[in-house]
Formats: sequence, structure tokens, C-alpha cells
Amino acid sequence: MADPLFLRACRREPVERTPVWLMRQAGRYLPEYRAVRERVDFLTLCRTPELVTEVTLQPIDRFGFDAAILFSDIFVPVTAMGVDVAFAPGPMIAAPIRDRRAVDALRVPDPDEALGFVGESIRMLRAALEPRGVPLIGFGGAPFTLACYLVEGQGSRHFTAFRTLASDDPALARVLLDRLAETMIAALRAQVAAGAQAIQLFDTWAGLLGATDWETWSRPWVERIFAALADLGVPRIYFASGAGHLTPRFRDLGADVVSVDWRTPLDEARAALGPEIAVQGNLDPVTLLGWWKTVRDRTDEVLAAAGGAPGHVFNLGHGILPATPIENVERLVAHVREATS
Ligand code: 1CP
Repeated sequence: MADPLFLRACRREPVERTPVWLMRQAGRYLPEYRAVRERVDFLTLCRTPELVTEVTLQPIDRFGFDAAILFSDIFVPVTAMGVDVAFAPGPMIAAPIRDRRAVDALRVPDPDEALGFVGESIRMLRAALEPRGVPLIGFGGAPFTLACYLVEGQGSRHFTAFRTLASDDPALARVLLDRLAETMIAALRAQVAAGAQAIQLFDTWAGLLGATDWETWSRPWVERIFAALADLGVPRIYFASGAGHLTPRFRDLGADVVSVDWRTPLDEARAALGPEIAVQGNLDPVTLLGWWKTVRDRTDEVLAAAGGAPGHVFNLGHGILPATPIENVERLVAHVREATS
């Protein structure tokens, strides 16, 4: 059997039609996901391989997406570093990491020991996905984005706490980022060893940074992670939101695919990235809350901007919103299929 469309598109090989999946495709907009969450809390769900498998497959079986993404969270490996994280619904850090003692206390966990449930989930998923012909994406958080939450303690508009720490005590900020990068390298290599066929690195908040600060506080650790995955031969995808001003800088990051948010048209992203990087995206998730006719027109605009050249994976510009009507997702998938075959 030929390689799945998604993997071929990531490698910029020709495909019969454009593959489609959506960030956060398993989640609260699905009644069957909410039913599982009524029974278990979020972290218990992430730590139970049978339930991870069930909710990861929910959107695959409902919509026929061309890729599955492991159901987990960027903070799952962080819990294994010895950080007390709760979800409400976003991550809440019981004791924000703000001084040398807190940074020194962070362990770099052995994923086989501390995150065995992730490997087990991936093995169960691969067995279930193989007959469906659907590949599995593993993922992790980029050190800058993880550090934003760890120092702030929770989500924030500006994440001033980490950015102030970086300016007041750059040496300490670097130790924190080093520790996070080491953890992510081990966790992501373990995901691939268990069967993940591509890796997406979420640097959601990178767009907060100006170009110089992104070069100083995000790039070195993302480069290190991608370099440490290079020998595994799986596509490496980088996602940053609100990062149009940084896109030309993603050319030599070690990413095979750049996931572009809705603010930057894909033809502009492609021009900035050059011919050797595939693009993923980039419908505005808010579009899916409106009339189908608008969804269709905007989807056609995304496909036109992606152009005919190989190397496009259709996706949203960020995660699907909980209020999204299911019918729009069904029609979106059918439309991308029909319009590109
Ligand atoms: O059921 C619930 O109440 C929990 C909601 C939820 C879900 C469904 C959280 C808490 N995480 C997840 C799953 C999740 N998180 C996935 C699953 C795979 C998928 O289907 O795509 C992924 C890839 C993530 C990644 C993630 N978590 C990111 C990066 C991606 C992004 O969307 O920007 C970030 C920033 C987080 C933190 C986080 N965890 C949960 C929430 C609600 C948040 C965001 C909080 C915030 O906005 O600051």
C-alpha cells in the first residue's frame, strides 16, 4: 500500500488530493468526547491508554481525517518533571517556577519509566489505525511556550513573567529552557520509537516575541529539538501562532513543515519559506462557527493560496473551537476532498 497522503504531502511528494486534519480535532466540540470527560478528569484521560485510543479515534471515525493526533497535552511530559499541573481547562501550575531552587528541582524524566502510558497509547493507536490507513502524529511543546506557562503559572495574554525573568536573569531562563528541551527530546524520541509517524512542535506563543527575542529565546531550543529528531526520519512540523513576522526565519529551523496561522496567506508563507518546506493550514477556526457558504468560500481561498505545488496539508490556523457545529466539519472535509481531487 502507498504511504498515507499526509506523510507524502509532508515530504512534498505529489498526492492525488490534499490531506486534511484539524488541530484539536478530538475535544469538546464532540458529544462523544464530552461523554468520556463526564466520567474522567482530563489528566486521568491522558494517562489511560484505552481512553486515549478511544478519543483519538473519535474524529477519525466520524469525519475520516487523513491523520490522527495522539490525544494528550503539551503539559503531560512536564508533570513527569515533578511539576504539579492541574487543568481548568487550561494548565494551572501549583507552584510557578521562578527561582533557581525551583529550576534545579526539575527532573529530566526517563519517558519509558515516567511516561509509559504514552508509549502504550501510541502502540494501541497504531494497531487500530493501520487497518484504517491513517498515520499517527505525536507532539510536544516548544521550550519557550512551556516556559511561558511554567513561570506565569497559567495562561496569559502577554506572559510577562517569563519574559521579565529572561531579561532579569537570562542565565536562569536558559537553564529552564535547557531542561525543557532535554525533556522534550527524550519524550519525542520515545513517541517515535513507540510508533508516531510525524512530530508537531507547538510553539503557540512564539508570535508574542519580536524577531530578536524569538532568535534569543525560542530558536536555539527548537533547533536543538529538531536536530535531535533528524535521524528518525519522521516529518517535523513547527507551529507558532501570530508569527507572520517570523515566517522567513523558519526556513532554516530544521522543520520539514511549517503550520501557518490564518493571519498569513499561504502563498506569502510559501514565498517566505522557500520551496523546501511544506505548509500546513490555515483556515481561521472562527470561520467554522458561521454559515457553510462562508466556510466554503474561505476554504477555496486557502486552497487557491496553497497553489497546485506539492507540500500542502489542509488544517486550521489554530485549534478547533468548542462551539464549532459538527455539520460544518463534515462539509469541510468533503469539500477539501472534492475540490482537490
Ligand atoms: O477536556 C478538557 O476540558 C480539556 C481541554 C484540553 C484538550 C482537549 C486541554 C487542556 N488539552 C487538550 C488536548 C490537547 N492539547 C491536544 C490534543 C490533540 C489534538 O486533538 O489536537 C493538543 C495538541 C494540545 C496542545 C496544547 N495544550 C497547546 C498547544 C496547541 C494550541 O492549541 O495552541 C497548548 C498551548 C496547550 C495548553 C492547554 N491545555 C489545555 C488547554 C485548554 C490549553 C490552552 C490554554 C490556553 O489557552 O492558555
